[in-house]
Amino acid sequence: MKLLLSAILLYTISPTKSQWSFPDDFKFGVATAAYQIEGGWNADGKGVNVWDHLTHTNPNFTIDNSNGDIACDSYHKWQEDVQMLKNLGVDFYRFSLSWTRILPQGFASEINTAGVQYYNNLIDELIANGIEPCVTLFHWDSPQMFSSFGGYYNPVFVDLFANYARIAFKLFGDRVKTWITFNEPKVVCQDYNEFMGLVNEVYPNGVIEYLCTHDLLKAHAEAYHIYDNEFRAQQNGKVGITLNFEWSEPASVKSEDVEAAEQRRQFEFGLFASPIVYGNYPEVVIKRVAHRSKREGFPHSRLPKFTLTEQLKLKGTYDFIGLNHYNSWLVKASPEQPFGEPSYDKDVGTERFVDPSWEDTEWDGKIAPFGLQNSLKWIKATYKNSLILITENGYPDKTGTLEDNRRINFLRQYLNATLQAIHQDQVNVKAYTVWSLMDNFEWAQGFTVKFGLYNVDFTTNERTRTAKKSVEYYRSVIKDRVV
Ligand code: GBH
Repeated sequence: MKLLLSAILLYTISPTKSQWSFPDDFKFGVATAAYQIEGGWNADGKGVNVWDHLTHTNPNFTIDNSNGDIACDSYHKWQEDVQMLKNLGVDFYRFSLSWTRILPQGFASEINTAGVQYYNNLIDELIANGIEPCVTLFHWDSPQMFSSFGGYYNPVFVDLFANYARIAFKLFGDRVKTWITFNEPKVVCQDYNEFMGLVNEVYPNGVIEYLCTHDLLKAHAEAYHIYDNEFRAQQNGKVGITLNFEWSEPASVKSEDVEAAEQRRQFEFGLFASPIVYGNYPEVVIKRVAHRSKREGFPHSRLPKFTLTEQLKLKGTYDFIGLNHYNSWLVKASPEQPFGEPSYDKDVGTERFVDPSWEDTEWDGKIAPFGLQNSLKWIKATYKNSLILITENGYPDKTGTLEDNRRINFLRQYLNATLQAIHQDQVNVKAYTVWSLMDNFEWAQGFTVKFGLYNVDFTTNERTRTAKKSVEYYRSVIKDRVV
């Protein structure tokens, strides 16, 4: 009888593939960003940023003519936000600082004490509730002031960002131990020229993307060294960067398609990760941009060069790599595009499409969880087994429904892919973050696309928050450490 009982017990507790669990040192969180949730756009001395300016001067920029003036009103409702986080049971909360709430003009010469107080309150409340703050310094809301001198395309941006980072480390670094310099520099440099408030300026394609990338990378390295030289000894935290990565899977086993997929990964992720890990752009990027530039009649490559000193300064400026992952593609080789107008897309080359069997999300992107596992494996192999934190992953719908079974299904699959990367591939990934804590201002989509675990009622002044079904699901994952 005893034997039978222990046999049954053994059978039921022996782990199977689906019962892999998250290791004890693996952490769970949720993310937001300042402009997307705070509101209080001109409260208590906050300065104007590019998103305030853009949405006020060009309301049609967002598909619902909305802006982030009030958003989720987290500038006033931060205590309720912390209670939501507490209810979820998350280990950490990833949020961003609004640069112009702290430095109204963007410059370090004037600090807005009310803005500093806001973040002190939030950070203290998080810690009092056992939640670690994880802070993004820059999540797209650049000071509008900088547009008058070319924003990121003026190398002075490097120093301006470094000064801002130093102030943030000094003010909050006693309590904040995880810092992200930039959120998705790729999106900043490639997706929207409007990000810099430079809509009317003419910056040629195939040039601006690289100028912007070059400056943001240098700004990142500068901030990292400031932390190393002035704060690390006392504060003992970690500094990294968050890069977005849509997985590129070769469309076939043909070597040209395998190469094409790798080329795309290097142009999309390596462009940023390689300088930070190894000190320079990926070989394939350097070669292709030089070659195409030459054929287009440029005397030099459109890709700027790092001096040796700059390379040494960049190399190794990360304690972790932050990964934002939402989507995947199949990639195949394509004939070289004609040499005419320069363009980043032509530099990337290749062709991409989706597998018709992949299920749709309700907005931009497909459900293909293998892409997350492959991204993690590829980062491990390409960047010396770096520590990886998944800083965003999430599911968009248009309704904000409380019965968000599709979101739960999405999260379960991507969390499972993360488990596989940990247990099958020994990837050094130590955190997973859901985008987002609550429905919020989704950039050009305004309030029409919803990623929240909590629903927000944007029709009432109270901006009432209501838990969706996914809150219950994520809470159980965090508690039981299985999907
Ligand atoms: C992340 O970007 C961002 O970090 C976060 O702020 C955002 O809320 C989240 O994703 C969800 O999108 O069709 O013109 O609106 C991920 C990369 C770049 C993917 C912009 C969607 C669509 C542009 N995103 N892209 S548009």
